Amino acid sequence: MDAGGFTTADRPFFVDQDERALRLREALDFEASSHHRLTLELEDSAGAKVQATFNITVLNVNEPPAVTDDQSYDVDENEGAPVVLGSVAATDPDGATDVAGLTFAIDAS
Ligand SMILES: [Ca+2]
Ligand SMILES: [Ca+2]
Repeated sequence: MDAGGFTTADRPFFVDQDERALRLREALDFEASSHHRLTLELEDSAGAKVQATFNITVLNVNEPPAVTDDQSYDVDENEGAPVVLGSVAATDPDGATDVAGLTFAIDAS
């Protein structure tokens, strides 16, 4: 480590020495882990060190649902309404609650 700086080995975080800031290497995923705990080490130019623990809380963002594009269904002619053509394969990154609340509509445009 550089003398007089601070570091952390905890991914996905890193320390920007110029800004003296804790930064992310990559985006965090609330659904994977909503809390991170990491240790920063601070060292002065004479080699004296201290450590401190930081807690990072990841706030949930409502992400849009995902639906398999270009799904195909076959139906015999003269089938009476409302025949089921097939189920729509859809998911939501936010979990089962959001999947249960999905509403479908045919785009009239
Ligand atoms: Ca989310
Ligand atoms: Ca969602």
